[in-house]
Amino acid sequence: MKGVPCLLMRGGTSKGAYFRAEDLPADAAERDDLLLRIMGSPDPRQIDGIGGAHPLTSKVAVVSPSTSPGADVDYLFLQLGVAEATVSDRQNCGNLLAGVGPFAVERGLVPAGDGETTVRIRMVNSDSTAVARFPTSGGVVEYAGDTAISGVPGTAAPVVLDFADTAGSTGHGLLPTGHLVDTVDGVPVTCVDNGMPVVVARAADFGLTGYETVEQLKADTALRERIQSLRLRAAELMGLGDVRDSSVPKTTLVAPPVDGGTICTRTFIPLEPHTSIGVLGAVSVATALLLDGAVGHELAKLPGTSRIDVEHPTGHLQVEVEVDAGETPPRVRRSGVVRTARKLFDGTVFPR
Ligand code: NQM
Repeated sequence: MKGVPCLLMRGGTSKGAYFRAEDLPADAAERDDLLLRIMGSPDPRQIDGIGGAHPLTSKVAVVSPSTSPGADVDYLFLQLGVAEATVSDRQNCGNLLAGVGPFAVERGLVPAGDGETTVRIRMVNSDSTAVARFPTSGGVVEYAGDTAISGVPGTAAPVVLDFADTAGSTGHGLLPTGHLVDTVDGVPVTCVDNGMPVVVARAADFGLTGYETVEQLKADTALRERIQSLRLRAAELMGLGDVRDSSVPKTTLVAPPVDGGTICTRTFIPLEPHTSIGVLGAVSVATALLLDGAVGHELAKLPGTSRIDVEHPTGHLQVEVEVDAGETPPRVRRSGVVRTARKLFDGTVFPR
C-alpha cells in the first residue's frame, strides 16, 4: 500500500490534514478520491480514516510554491463531507489558514526568519491574499506561546493573519445579492461575503433567543429544515446556484451580545451548528454589522474601534474590520484576526 506524506495540524478551532501539492495526484478527481479514502468518508464516524467525524475536523490544506508574484505559497482548501462523499473547493477556511505558514516552514517552502517569519499566502479558493506572521527561532517554528483562543484549551504561539481582497470571495461582491437586505422565506436577511458567503438573520425571527446551546440547535430538526430552505433560496439570489451539495453559504443567526461582546452568534456550516464560528465567517458577519441598515446592525453594540468581538457558543472571536461604509457599494479597507496553530503529527498516511 502506498502512503502519502502528511502533516496533521490544528489550525485555529479546526483540525486538518496538510499536504504538499506535489505529493497528491495532479488530476482533481483522482486527488479527491484519494483524500476521501484518507479521511474515511463517506462514513458518519470516519472510522477507517483520519477525519474526526465533524465538518471542522474533515478538512484538507494543499500547499505549493506560489505561481503568483505577490505570494510565497498557494493554499487550496478542501472541505470533505463526513457522511457524504463530497469534496468542495467552494469555500475558504481561515482556521486551517493559520497552519499554512508554519507548514510552509516545516516543509522548507519558506525559510524561517530570525525571531519571526512572514508568509504571503494566496488563497486559491477565492484568489485573495493573506499574510501570516508567527514566531520562529533557530530555523524552526515555535508553537508554544501565551495566546489563548476560545474553543481551544490552553495557550499557544500567536499566528497573526491579515487579509486583502477577501470581499466577494465567490465573485459576486461584498453584498452578492446587490442589496443590503433581502426577504427570504418571510425573514429579512443580509447576504454578505467578506471571505465567506454568509446569510445573516435575526435569531428572534426563527423563534429563538440566539443563546441556545449547540446541542439544543442540533436537536431542532424543524430549525434545520428552515435553515436549509433559507440558504437554498438565498444562494440563488447570491448567484451561487443550487447549493444542495455545497458547504456554502453558511447561515449565522444573530442576537444582542450577552457577554460584553459586539454581537452574539449561532452559525450553521451549512446545517450542522458550529461549536464556535469560522474566521472568515466571523469577518463577514462583522462586516455586515458595520453597515447601517443591515440585519444585525441594530442589535450590535459597536465598539467605535475596528475590533469586533463576536460571541459564539464557546466564547469569543475577535476580528479586525474596517469598512468605508459611505461608498456604494461599501469598500472593505482592512480585515484581520489572531489565531494559533499546532503541529500534531508528521508522517505518512495510508488511504483505504
Ligand atoms: O470561516 C468553518 C472553521 C470554518 C471555516 C466553516 C473558517 C472560516 O471554523 O474562515 O474558518 O465555516 O465551515 O474552520
